[in-house]
Amino acid sequence: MPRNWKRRDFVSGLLMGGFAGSLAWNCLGRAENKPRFGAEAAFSAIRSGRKIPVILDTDIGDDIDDTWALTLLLKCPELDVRLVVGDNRNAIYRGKLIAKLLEVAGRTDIPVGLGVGLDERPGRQSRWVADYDLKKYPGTVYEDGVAAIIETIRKSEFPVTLICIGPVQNIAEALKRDPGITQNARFVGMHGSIYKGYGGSTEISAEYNVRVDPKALQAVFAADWEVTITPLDTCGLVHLTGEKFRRVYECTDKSVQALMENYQIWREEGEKKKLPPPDRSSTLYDTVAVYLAVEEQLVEMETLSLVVTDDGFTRIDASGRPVRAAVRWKNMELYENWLVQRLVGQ
Ligand SMILES: [Ca+2]
Repeated sequence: MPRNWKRRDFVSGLLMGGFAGSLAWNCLGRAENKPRFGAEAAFSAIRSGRKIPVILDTDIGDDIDDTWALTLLLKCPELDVRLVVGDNRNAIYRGKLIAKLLEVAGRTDIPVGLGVGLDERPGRQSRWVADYDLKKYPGTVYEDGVAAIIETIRKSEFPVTLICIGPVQNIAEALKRDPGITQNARFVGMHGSIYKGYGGSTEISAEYNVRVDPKALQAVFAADWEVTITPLDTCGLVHLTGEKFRRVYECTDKSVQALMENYQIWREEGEKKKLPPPDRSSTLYDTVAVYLAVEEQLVEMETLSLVVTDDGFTRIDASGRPVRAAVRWKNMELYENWLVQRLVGQ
């Protein structure tokens, strides 16, 4: 691993972080059995004009929806992106994708973190980063992305919203190293299947992000913080077609063009052949987790007692922990319009 990458002084950050964390807790107050920081406080801060700090933990480079989610995230003025970390191993490949997308967006002020598993295997978007040198990223690259997650949460003056759109091994590792991060963060994830499975099926599924590493999500559920998810019930239904897709496809914004280039490469790698341009998106699961960091007005939330089973299901069970789940759309059409507007609007 190169030694000349920029790193911050974690020690001073941790000292500051302990102070900031307890300050945030005291300011927000804590009712009995209530998490320290929740959606209500986050949305109230947004309504008052505050940009809220977020970290994205993403298995970008597998399914293409993470690339949509990162592009969307950078176009949400309510959110102050403090760090983006690659999740689910293959950290160099994912780090390159994150860094190059941030460069294209002109957002190299955002640090990139390499998650657990510092390997580099080919993925469906490898062609897009074939010549990309991560050492030349103008911003900061943290070799230890988990330490960067802990540091970023610890030193944040306002509680952090963790947007997690992968199998969350980084988050499980962060909780293991420093369980106290829960005092200054809330968790928002694309995980699980409650009443519906893939493709709107009435049979529930062992959803991918859970199934890959059920123990990691079990650790997230065991932690003392508010947990919000978009399960397949809502995120598994989102696609852009027709005019909505066309508006994104024809958008001249550099980030959106990079997204469309990646989509085409991803499609062609999947089919192992040249393909004509697309006329619709794949399922945009992860974009809904970004939405839930901004607002929840278009979904029905239920607080359910959920367990994560060892075979990757999220089941309603009295022995579970409370999870806020977006179980139905109030209006998915409006969500898709919101998504398009965010991507193409300035
Ligand atoms: Ca993902």
